Amino acid sequence: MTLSTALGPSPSDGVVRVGSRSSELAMIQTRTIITALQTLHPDLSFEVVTMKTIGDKILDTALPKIGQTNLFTKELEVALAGREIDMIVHSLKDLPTTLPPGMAIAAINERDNPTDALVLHPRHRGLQIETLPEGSVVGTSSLRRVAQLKRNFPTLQFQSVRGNLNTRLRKLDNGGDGGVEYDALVLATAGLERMGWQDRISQELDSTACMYAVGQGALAVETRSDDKRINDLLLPLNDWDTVFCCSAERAFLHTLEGGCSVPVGVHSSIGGGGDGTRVYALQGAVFSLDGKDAIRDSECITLPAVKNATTTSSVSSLASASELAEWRELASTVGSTLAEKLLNQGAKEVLERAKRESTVS
Ligand code: DPM
Repeated sequence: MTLSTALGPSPSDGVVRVGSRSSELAMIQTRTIITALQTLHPDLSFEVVTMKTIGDKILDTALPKIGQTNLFTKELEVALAGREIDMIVHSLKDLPTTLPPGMAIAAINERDNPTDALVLHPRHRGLQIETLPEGSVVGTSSLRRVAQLKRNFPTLQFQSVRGNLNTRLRKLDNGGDGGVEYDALVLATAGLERMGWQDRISQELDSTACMYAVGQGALAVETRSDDKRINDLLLPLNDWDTVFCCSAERAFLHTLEGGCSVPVGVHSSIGGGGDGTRVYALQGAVFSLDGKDAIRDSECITLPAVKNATTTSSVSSLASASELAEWRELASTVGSTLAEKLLNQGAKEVLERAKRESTVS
């Protein structure tokens, strides 16, 4: 409406365009971020722009065989670069550790439960992964999950399963897909909880059963790195502990030169150091696809005090961009140090072999 331009700023000046994948889970995640932003900035309005990515379109191929690292992000990033949108909300674990030139992560909000969960066919109600009958078929397309679960539960079988969460649960409950019948699925706890399906979680897998993926359970907002207005809006959404854990995990994966679909698992924890200090510990591991080889180690650091580190609030107005950058930098050294430890123990060879074996059929 041209009239409003004459009267002052056009209405679109106050509109922030938020890019999202169109799946139900992605929309729930995007709305979470928008709700937090709207609380901080009641004057702004937000518009969701949805897109289907390659990862959403190719549903019949196991992800590692598609052979691209930015399967779930590319189309959205093109729109971000072209200024059609101002930010993208991602599951952090779907975001490659190298972003396209000019893009940055402006915020990572408080992490939800990062673990993987066992979802059983109703006929197995009451069982656990340890007690599933021999030969039970577990559906997952994650090399990381398959490698670890083969190692820890050698009597189970594994089959790829694609599609969004709704599709997968239907395939589990309604007798399978293309001749494959599943006894159970392994899915991220956070995704199940966001969809309201927590009652389908039979067991949360601890790190001895299955270490989670880098960034799992956290949401990240990607922006143009030079877009100061948008980056300032997002700054308070950063949860310091989550940022530390996820920055360390991402530096770990980056130094290993792993993509989103490699058999790499992590476990982050922050605990009291006894004397009032807090200690961050990162465990990381690389597996062969058959689970026979595992290289794992850990690294820890005493955390410097930060302004909101002891609050659980995901909204802090205290941080400055430079403090946040320093914090991320410190975390990254922990991750890359751990990666170097694993590389010294032969992780490169294990990963290269896994990559070769996962792209040939
Ligand atoms: C990535 C993987 C998977 C997703 C690989 C992995 C799982 C693929 C599969 C990088 N992205 O975890 O080893 O199970 O076939 C994905 C999910 C979520 C984000 C769903 C899930 C929701 C949880 C979150 C898919 N990406 O892992 O069950 O926000 O962390």
